[in-house]
Amino acid sequence: MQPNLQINPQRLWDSLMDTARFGGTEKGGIRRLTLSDEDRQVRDWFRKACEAIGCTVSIDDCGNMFARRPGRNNDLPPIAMGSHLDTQPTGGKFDGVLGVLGALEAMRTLHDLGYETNAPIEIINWTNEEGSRFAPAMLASGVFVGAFSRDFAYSREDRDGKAFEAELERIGYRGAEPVGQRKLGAFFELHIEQGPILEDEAKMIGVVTGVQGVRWYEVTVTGQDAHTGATPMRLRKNALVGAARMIEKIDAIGHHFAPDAVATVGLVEVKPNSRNVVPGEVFFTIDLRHPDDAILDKMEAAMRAALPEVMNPLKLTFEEKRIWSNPAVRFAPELIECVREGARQAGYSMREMVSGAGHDAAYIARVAPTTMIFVPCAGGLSHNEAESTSFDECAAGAQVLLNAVIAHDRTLG
Ligand code: HGY
Ligand code: MN
Ligand code: MN
Repeated sequence: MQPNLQINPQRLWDSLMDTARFGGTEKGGIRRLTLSDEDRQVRDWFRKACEAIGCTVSIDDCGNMFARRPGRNNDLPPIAMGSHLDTQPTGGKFDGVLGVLGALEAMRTLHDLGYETNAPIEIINWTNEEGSRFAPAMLASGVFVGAFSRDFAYSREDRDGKAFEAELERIGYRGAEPVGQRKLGAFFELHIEQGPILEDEAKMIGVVTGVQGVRWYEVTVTGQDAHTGATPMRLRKNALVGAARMIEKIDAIGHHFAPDAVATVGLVEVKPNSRNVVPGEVFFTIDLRHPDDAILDKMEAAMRAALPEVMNPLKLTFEEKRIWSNPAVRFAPELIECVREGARQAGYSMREMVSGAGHDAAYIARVAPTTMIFVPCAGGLSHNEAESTSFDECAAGAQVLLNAVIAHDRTLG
């Protein structure tokens, strides 16, 4: 019979609210960009909390943090659980954070009860999951599995020209351990759904079976700066008009391949961005996603066909490059079953689903059996300062995480 280890919901909630002050915003969200001073503060807090329960904390040379609790047989690769502590510029209190602090709560419970696992257990905080400051997303977990080289990650620059490597050094989290050297026996990631399905169906737990495919692109449109007063409409090369028409086309591609497709332009930079200059250059990003890679190919082809159709008549030139592509991922059936067992044991309703958002688990699945657990968020809202997951929903996620980890660990003994 599975031991009945009960997490402490209040302690979890207090940790979530306490760490929300690192980058906390007036609207109740969090701005904690990766490798910022706020990220350093929450990392310091996390390391102290893990060491306070006897974990040893290691850091690799991409800043990934590993808090380890020994088990009965430390020759076994660890069962890991975790997520990320960095946020979007207008992020919420729960995206990523619930996965790391829910894992901490599970570890605190094991410590309090003196429960000895077969395998060692580790909590992981992955660097730069969001990809907002340094694109692409899931950068450090991607390096961990060999999807990117460490030097590629080090070279990535934010929009102010600051490099990942320099910022990692600056906050003091460039560890000695070579990234990817550490072996994992399994990885469980607790996360808010970031969509409306669980709330809509009044289900508490999402049993996540995989993650949809994602592709990111960068486009630079070039026209000609000109005087807004003295330049006739027929003689202009207005890069912003070209970008605007492409934004419409990309939205139409999303709708064409809906309901499973999504297509978004989220970042636009206009140069010189002056009210009386016809914009001569526009930089924008494209985010395409779908559970089926063959459909993603069609969406990509449609986007690439639209570019010259839009730009040529406007006498504009353009550069487009794909900077990221992660195919659809399927998680490990044996770990998915542990999540189902964990939810049943705790008495929570559940439903299977594929993740719309990307997560570090999408990469870790390449090197270890991996799965995810979702809990609802109000209105499905995320990447928004109003992001909200309740006390009970956070507790449910952490309890199922602990139950699932123990269920898997018992298969090793
Ligand atoms: O982009 C994503 O899906 C993740 O939130 N970084
Ligand atoms: Mn996340
Ligand atoms: Mn996110």
